[in-house]
Amino acid sequence: MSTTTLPSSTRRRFLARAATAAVLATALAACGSGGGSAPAAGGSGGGDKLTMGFAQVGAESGWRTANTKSIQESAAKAGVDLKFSDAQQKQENQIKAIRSYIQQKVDIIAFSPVVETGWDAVLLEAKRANIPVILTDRAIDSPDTSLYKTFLGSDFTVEGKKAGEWLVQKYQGKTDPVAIVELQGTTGAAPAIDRKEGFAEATKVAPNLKVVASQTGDFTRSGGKQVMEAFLKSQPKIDVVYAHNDDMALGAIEAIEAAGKVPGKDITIISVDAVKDGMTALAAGKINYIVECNPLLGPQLMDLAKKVKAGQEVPKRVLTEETTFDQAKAAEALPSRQY
Ligand code: GZL
Repeated sequence: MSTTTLPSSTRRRFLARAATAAVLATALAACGSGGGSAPAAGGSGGGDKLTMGFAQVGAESGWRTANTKSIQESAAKAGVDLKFSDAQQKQENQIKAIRSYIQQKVDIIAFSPVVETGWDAVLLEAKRANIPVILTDRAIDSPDTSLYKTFLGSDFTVEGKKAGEWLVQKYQGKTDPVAIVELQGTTGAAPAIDRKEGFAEATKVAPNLKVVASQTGDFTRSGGKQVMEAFLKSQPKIDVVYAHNDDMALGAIEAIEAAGKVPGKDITIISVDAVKDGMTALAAGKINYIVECNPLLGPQLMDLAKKVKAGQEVPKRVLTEETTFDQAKAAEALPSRQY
């Protein structure tokens, strides 16, 4: 087992590249043969109805609601017997749920780890019970990649880079100092760590772009509002808000308007997710740019679960497709937006 101690986001980036090749290879191989290892043991064994235990993070944001809906609807459509739990953003609740799925001898365990670390022990218990695990949405930071079959989700570092690159472009050729405040996601969560890293990476080419304050709003609207109220009091000048998700951006908008300023004009706002409420604010000019993070992971999750149960090889990393939106593109996309 590889015990490289690369930083988690570097390791995930490596896995992302390796898996892109694997995805292509797997697609080609699947056309040619039904090869693969023996069917996954554990769980209800040979029964044709697949039972999945899913431990969800919580219901903290519009993104999470859309993600839960996608998983539940896809399970019903795929004939998967879904056991579902909401951890209210607490790791101990997710661990409890995973343990109960192990006792119930489900066929597959899938979950979105609320934070990157602290999973090895419970995932080792699943491994010893011969129950395969699929990571969705967020990754874990562990050198033991045998603890899960595959990780299906976005590249959050790329999302942060896209946000930073747009800002660098906006201030191209300008040298005046630009004061940025950052609303971070949940402390220790992969999207929070990587979106911060990617944004910093992209903006370091423009030394006048400075993050003058950065604090977690825990991915919630109320958290974003409270932190933005504090920033408005403590910072002499704020030119830009970089929010790790739309819910915190929408909370920041409430605080900015209460302070008598015009969001999207007096203060530029960049966000991530592109859920309907965020896109509505973007189309209305209160947000300036949103990097999409696709929550509709249900269909791919069910497909991967069936392949794992049948003993087929699956790529270690499956990346989700996503784009970016400016105000004009948001107005066009809104009418047909699924989430
Ligand atoms: C990202 C996901 C994040 C969203 C937030 O894949 O884990 O968690 O960006 C959500 O809206 O709360």
